[in-house]
Amino acid sequence: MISEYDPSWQFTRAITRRPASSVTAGLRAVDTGNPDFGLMLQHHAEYVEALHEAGAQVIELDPLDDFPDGLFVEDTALCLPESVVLMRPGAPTRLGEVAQIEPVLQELFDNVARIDGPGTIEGGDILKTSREVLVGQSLRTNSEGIAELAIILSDWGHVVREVSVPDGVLHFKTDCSLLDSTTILSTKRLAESGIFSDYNVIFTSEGEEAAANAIRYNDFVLMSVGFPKTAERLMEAGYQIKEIGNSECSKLDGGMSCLSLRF
Ligand code: CIR
Repeated sequence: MISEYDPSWQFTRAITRRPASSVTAGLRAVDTGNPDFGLMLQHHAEYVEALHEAGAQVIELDPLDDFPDGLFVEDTALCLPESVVLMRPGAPTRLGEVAQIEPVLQELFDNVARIDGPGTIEGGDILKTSREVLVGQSLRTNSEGIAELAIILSDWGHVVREVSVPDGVLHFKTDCSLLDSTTILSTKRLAESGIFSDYNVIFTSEGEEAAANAIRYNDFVLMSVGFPKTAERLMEAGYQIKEIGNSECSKLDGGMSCLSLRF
């Protein structure tokens, strides 16, 4: 077992934002009906509780009525041990979320950096592992945004590797998560290009691709409920899992990682 401290999955704090009732207007690639607000609040509370149980001090921010997707705080910033980088979302309706979270991050981190543009980049496209920062080019994140991030992170000693996200997949981390310092949970469609050849990979089970968006937080893997075969694989591999309802966020293409910033 790995005993060395790894800031890619060992954390003390997290930031979440409670859903606003306007969440029913949130972005989605395919309309499968509006989320049930009451049920979403219940799932969100379960999620925050699971973070607490995993050892997080959770900073819970107030809902933002003007930003239906504001609960998906991960897309607004990248938190690293050195400091934080404010993102520049590619979805025009989400650009203003960054100014909403900035004061909170200014309080917590020294030397807050930012993506000024014109490129765009969302946190959901960034997977930090112990050896590199993988960034997926997607409909939200482009090469200019990735190049700007790479310049900032090179000053902090991090290597950025640009990869591509399969068609029809919102973000890079829609299809993968870090499980520990050397292991990634991934869908087959994402891993088949060979991008994870330097890692151990555990695949989601067929038909359970949505299980790929999980988070490792200290001793636990937080994953969406409803993916029993993938859950079984993770338990067999020795991970302790916490399953959390995600039926309502998934209608807006959201999963476990999108709902928090972890540091
Ligand atoms: C969006 O389309 O931007 C939101 N409805 C979902 C964002 C999910 N975020 C993430 O995967 N990091």
